[in-house]
Amino acid sequence: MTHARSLAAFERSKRVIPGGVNSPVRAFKSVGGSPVFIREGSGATFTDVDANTYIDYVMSWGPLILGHAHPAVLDAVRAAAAHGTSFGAPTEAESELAELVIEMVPSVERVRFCSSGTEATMSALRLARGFTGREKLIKFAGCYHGHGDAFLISAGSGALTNGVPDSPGITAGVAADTIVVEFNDLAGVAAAFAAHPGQVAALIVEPVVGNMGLVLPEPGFLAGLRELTRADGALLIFDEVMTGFRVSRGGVQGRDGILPDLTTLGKVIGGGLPVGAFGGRADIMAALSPQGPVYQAGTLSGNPLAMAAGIATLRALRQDGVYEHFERIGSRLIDGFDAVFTRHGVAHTTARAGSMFGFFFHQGPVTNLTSAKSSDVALFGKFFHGMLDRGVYLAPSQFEAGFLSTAHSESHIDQTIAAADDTLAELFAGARA
Ligand code: HOZ
Repeated sequence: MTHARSLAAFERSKRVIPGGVNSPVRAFKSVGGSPVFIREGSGATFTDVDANTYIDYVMSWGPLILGHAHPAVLDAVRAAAAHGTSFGAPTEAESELAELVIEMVPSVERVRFCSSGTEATMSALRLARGFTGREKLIKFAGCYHGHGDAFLISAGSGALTNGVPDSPGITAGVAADTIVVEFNDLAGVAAAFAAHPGQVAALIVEPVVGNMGLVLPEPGFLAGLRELTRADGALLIFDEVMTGFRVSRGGVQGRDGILPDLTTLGKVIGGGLPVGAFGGRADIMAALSPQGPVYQAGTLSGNPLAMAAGIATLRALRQDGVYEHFERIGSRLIDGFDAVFTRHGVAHTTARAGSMFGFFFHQGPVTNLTSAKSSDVALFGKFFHGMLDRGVYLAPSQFEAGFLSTAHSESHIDQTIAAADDTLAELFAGARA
């Protein structure tokens, strides 16, 4: 497999774009080597500029739940584009997508669209502060809620991958308003509320964490958060930017029946175009401008192309059999990884939630950031490159989740497991000789 054109493309981009990429985790910094530059995608695979084709388990970091270049999404975008790409005035498509979101996500009574998950979480936090008249925020170490200042304290995803979970440029005042607790630590949350009575505007959580690898909530954790926030009068925000429409048709809340006050969404609702959204209880959402005083706006919010892609995607997800497909191929993949890692004597733990999956090179359990960080990241880097060489594109970081699509088939899964077996055989050949 040659990467000559990707290497040249990276040299060129580094001359004009900081680090050569427009989002840090794409740069392969934690796994070493140089990123592959993509030419095109189709279904479950994409092809790089050197004509190497890979089974893709990143799926643009989650949005492409129907796979690359899905015909229904492309048709919808083409049809919308033919009528104009942006108006800065309302369109009926915005109400149609809002109706779909409200139908599918149990706690959402009203929804506002923006252009990214980062905008969604920043806006939800401002709304929570405006609604409650309080200032503090509780978040969890290793959870990532986009790159708004308040959230870049002990953050996951690229911030964790690149070793800057507390970014320079965040003021001491912002940091002082963010209280950080370990994921799955209900006693820690109770202590945080006790230390700041009546001061916490919101607690934000990825109800299934996808940004420190895939980490699941322990039984009772989310219900406990619901009780503690309600008792204090703080709002509970589920950041379902990653998990929305993926863990189940209605996200984590649709699966577990625990309803937050506000929900942030992104990724899947844009079907591969830039969309974010935040929604929730009608009385809270009524505080948003122009209905209420809390300001939030965007020139490209509700963009007609993005709405069209989102509508086509959510409509496809309402069809029968979609989530059964994810259960079937998801368990085949995770069971396959489990068997191969065990066969090669690799300490590991695996996790899956709907169409999201993950594994750590650590015997587990992995329940929070501290245990996630015990994983063997050096081994992960070698495994990542072995898989890449065999045509399988995993997230280039131990601290990210993997994503499946409706285009992934049992044959893709079986090729992936065979590649994992082959990779580990090669990695350990020297050690056993
Ligand atoms: N923050 C995204 C993963 N958790 C990465 C976005 C990107 O690099 O495209």
